[in-house]
Amino acid sequence: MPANPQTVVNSWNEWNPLKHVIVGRADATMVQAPEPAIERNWPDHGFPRGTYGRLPPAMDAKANEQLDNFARILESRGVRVDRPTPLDFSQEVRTPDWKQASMFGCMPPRDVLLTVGNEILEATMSYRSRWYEYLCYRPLLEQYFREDPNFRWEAAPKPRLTERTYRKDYWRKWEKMTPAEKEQAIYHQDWVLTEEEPCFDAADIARAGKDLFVYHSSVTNRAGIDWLRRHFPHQRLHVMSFYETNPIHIDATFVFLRPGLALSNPKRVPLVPELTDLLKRNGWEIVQAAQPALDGYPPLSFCSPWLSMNTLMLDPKTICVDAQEVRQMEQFDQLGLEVVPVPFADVSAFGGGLHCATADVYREGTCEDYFPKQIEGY
Ligand code: DAV
Repeated sequence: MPANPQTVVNSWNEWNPLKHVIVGRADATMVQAPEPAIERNWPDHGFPRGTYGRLPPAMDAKANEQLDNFARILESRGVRVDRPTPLDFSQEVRTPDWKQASMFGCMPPRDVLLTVGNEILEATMSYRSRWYEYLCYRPLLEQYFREDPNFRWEAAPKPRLTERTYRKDYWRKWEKMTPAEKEQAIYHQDWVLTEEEPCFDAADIARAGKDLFVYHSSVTNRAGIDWLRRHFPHQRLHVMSFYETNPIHIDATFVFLRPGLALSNPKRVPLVPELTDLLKRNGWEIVQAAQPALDGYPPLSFCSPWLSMNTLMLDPKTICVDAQEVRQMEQFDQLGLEVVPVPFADVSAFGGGLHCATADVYREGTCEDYFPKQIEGY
């Protein structure tokens, strides 16, 4: 097939003018079966610990309506939108090392795909239920590979995810810990993953040109960060951690909005002070996010109300925000951004907000240095 000049993979940051993006689908998403990395426990909504199954189809339909509407909004603004191909997520999956009674879904492409320049990297993932999720994006990646002769298609080493990858009974022990013990765990960044092998989710990385910021979270371990550092020798990698009991993905915790402006979660204090120092030293302003619309986790959702921060920049002046987040929209408005309200509340149970639901294929621009004044050792 001849190259399609319309298809170019290129994106170096979270804010340059967006021209081509992947938007996920909610189809047949599962509350995944228990596994060493995670055990869902939502007794009030029909999924007590140990149970698993499809999210109610009526929820899928509502979420897909909002995702389709989001795709139309993007298209109306001149952005090309591609969609993944869902699998049967209710199927049991296995490798020679383990079997897992169900998969998860493909609403959040951001978790799986990391775009850095002309490269799209498939993340390792760290849940067995998400080990095969990249397959939903393979039809698109194969197409980009045919159409863009400069596209670098990469996949991080698939992790074994044996018992050695996880601390045994981590979450059950966590439930029994005293507040003081939890505090120690947070300060030491002792999460469910061991350092047996590199693990990371792509949504733990925030891109700012020459600098990549990686969240040491419950789904990204130190070995994963080390792998990323070696994989991107031309970038500068900075580790972030925050005072947070359920650290998963950076995009509801600390968000690089545009050059000179970052949004920080007021409830999650950075544990690596160099992060703040680096931004300030380079003239960046760090704004505390507004109070979210919800005051607790939505039903059947593993994402917090701070999805209010989970936004998509269309260019350095234009931001897509969940339409229920009135206070956050107002704050962006005061910061001089044009706000595009996108109804998205019904998508959160499927794994996130507007940033999670997308993965960049093309943004204008090249690799720039937004942090020329570096901090030794960070
Ligand atoms: O911090 O509430 C957001 C997950 C985004 N994928 C949080 C989790």
